[in-house]
Amino acid sequence: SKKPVRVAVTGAAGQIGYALLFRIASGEMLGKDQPVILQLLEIPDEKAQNALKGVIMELEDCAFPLLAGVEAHSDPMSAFKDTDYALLVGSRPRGPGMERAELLAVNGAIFTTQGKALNAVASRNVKVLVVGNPANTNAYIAMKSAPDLPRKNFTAMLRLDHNRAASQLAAKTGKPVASIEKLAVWGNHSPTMYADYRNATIDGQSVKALINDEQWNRETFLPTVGKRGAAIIAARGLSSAASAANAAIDHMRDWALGTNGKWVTMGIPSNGEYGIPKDVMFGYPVTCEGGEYKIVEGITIDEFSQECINKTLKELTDEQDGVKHLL
Ligand code: NAX
Repeated sequence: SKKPVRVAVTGAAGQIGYALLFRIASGEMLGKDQPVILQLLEIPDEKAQNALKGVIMELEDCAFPLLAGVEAHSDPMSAFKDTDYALLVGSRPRGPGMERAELLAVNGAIFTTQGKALNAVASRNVKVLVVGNPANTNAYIAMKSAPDLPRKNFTAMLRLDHNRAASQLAAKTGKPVASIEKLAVWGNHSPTMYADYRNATIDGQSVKALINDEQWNRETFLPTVGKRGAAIIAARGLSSAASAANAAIDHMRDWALGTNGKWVTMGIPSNGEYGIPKDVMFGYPVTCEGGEYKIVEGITIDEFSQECINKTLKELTDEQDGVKHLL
């Protein structure tokens, strides 16, 4: 049987954590033959540490055959020790009335600290996924704070946007969601992201031709996908948690185990592809194989797509400028 791998999860006592940990421990992320050791991080606050203890009791009570160990931590330097995977879920999302500078300062502190800790103690091959918002910029901060780790090890979660877009297209066309291929989401995990189905196919047929309604694309599809997070908060009174956890599982599973040629979306540091400046943590269509992702090249960018890409890029470079002084 395989040797256990170490999976660190931050914000482990939060609502995404509660929807995520049980699926990792049951083998849905890394395979039904891969034992895992969970290294869970929460803030030192007594309430959070107690909540984490409760979650760990429940993990134990599942008696998962693949769960080879579970640890509670309050310091990233111990939580990230030798870790092979790191899911950075805990962060400070923007609250009501919170100033942008305050948001960036709080997250800057969290993700510089965690980036430095990964740099110091994680496996040199660690695969990092940042879920906590603003996810792309938090991933950028962590990457910049970990100069001894390969840049390509740092990613941000765009998969929820990708899955939301696929589900909207399935509903519109009346086709099964699993039949959709070659969907891409470009840019920031925010309402500015650009979900692009120009190349998408269903059973080999063009989705664009099937829908044949550019007005629907611009006036219904893009705003629906872009504002889906807000719609869920409005309906549920809480932000997306189970779907976010599911997207995190999808992202890590595909990165680790491959996509068999299928396109998925990951936020990854640019190397200049599609004119995006180097290091910008940008949503790109990728395929994964052998534990590595590869950007899908050669996609034609038409005028409308370029406008959308420019807009989401501008938002990301503004966010990056806002944290420059921290790095
Ligand atoms: P919760 O508030 O339920 O949980 C967050 C947990 O993180 C809390 O238990 C908190 O104590 C902990 N935490 C805070 N700072 C920490 C630190 N420095 N180290 C370790 N733990 C820390 O939020 P939840 O609903 O679980 O959402 C978590 C994050 O995911 C938020 O930032 C949220 O905005 C973001 N999301 C990102 C999505 C994406 O697609 N990228 C979608 C869903 C979600 O909105």
